[in-house]
Amino acid sequence: MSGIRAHDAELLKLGLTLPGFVERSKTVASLPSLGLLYLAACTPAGHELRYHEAEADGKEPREIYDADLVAISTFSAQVFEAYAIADRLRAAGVKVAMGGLHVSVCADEAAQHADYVIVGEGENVWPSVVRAAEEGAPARMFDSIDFEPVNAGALPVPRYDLLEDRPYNRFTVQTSRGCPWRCDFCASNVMLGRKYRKRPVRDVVRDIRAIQTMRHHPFIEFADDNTFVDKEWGKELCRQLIPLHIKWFTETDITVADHVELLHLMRDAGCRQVLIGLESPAQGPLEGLEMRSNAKAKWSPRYLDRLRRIQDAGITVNGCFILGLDGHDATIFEQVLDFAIHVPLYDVQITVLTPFPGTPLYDRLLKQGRIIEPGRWDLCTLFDVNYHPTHMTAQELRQGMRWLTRGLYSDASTQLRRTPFFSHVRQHRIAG
Ligand code: B12
Repeated sequence: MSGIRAHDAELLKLGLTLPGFVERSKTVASLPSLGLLYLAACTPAGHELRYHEAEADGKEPREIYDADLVAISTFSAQVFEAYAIADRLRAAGVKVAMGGLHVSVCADEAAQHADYVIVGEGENVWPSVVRAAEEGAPARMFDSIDFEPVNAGALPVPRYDLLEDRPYNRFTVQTSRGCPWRCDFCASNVMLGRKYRKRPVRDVVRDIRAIQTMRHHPFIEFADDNTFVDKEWGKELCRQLIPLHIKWFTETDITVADHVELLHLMRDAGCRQVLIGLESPAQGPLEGLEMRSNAKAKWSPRYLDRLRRIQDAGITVNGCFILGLDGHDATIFEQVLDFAIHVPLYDVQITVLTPFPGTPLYDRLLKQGRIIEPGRWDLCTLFDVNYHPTHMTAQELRQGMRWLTRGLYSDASTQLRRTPFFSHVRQHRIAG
């Protein structure tokens, strides 16, 4: 299932008119599903494989009805669309397997719509699913816990070749799985975060080379949760990326800023942007949000100089803020705007606090009776408010989100945030 999801009509209307807001959506919306490309690479020999995309319910290509088995990957926001497609496929006699982040935490729900439901990482489970389908085995669930754990040191090359010449402007590669931190809102941690695992640098290079055989100048997006946890490994990764002459983007935490040699290697290796979850400009609402060692609250007093250090090294930062954290009142919108302009942040991503199923946040808000419509997974878009914040109303949060969207992404504001970066890089070049 491809494309971006949001339901707030006013926000969508705004998005259509604000350049900075639509820019990234357009860039990322076309990313392929890396999970499915990994499954394809783990399919036993002797099967014909095809990769298809459906942008929404009813948009599935007709060819998928000719398949014997269709594997669908799910995120929460599109899961009802995915279920509807699965129902139609099964009614037409096609077997359906569903996996991915959503069904891994809502397996019973998915079992109403799929023949085979897979919980957890798919690589080692998938061959058994294919066999079950071949044998016409009855519907059942597969839990990755019952299989060998996936060895991140021996992952195959995802079957990028199945994408053929579709017009993707970016390709995803994973350098690691999981994240050592435990943010209570994080929906990736529910599965991939069981343990943080780095891949061998040579395998990452091998995968990028596979993409380069298909596209001359691919832009690479590392589909990691937190790439540079291990700084020495990160330096080695960058050293080996330099000869590939690629441009890339990744998600990492702010501690990269404390390692100047790493920052320079990242820049030399083609890093164009790092996306960093800052979550809130002030420390208070960050208290307890990272549940292992309160990392985010500890880092926040030095956000400003660390962000500047990264951008001064020639790497733009996309700073992410979550609006409506416990403790946020209606002043948060202005605080974020001021902070973003003061740094200034080249890119900013604002989302509303989103209770994804399977997260500690969801359980907590449900227990506190704060979820407005429980089970409305289609609202898990990061842009639609489906809970009661502590210090403002849900409606104030929606309005504040729109106000901030206008404030951050207007042409004037975007220019204000970006011009200093370009001037700095130009000056640096002249000086160098
Ligand atoms: C790349 C990415 C995208 C791409 C997705 C491209 C695509 N078609 O898949 C784009 C930019 C389009 C995207 C969009 C969105 N995204 Co996004 N995205 C990511 C990101 C950064 C990486 C995903 C990835 O490639 N992982 C690597 C692969 C290998 O892992 P995987 O997909 O989980 O697959 C493994 C298992 O899940 C399993 N598996 C998966 N599918 C299947 C299927 C079967 C049959 C089987 C057996 C196994 C199986 O096996 C795979 C291998 O082990 C994650 C963060 C993260 N780290 O997960 C967010 C993330 C997945 N996105 C998220 C969100 C919210 C969205 C949007 C709703 C945002 C929006 N408002 O539009 C949309 C939804 C789009 C849609 N169509 O559904 C959330 C989802 C949380 C949730 N529970 O739903 C995440 C976790 C970010 C976050 N922390 O909030 N996203």
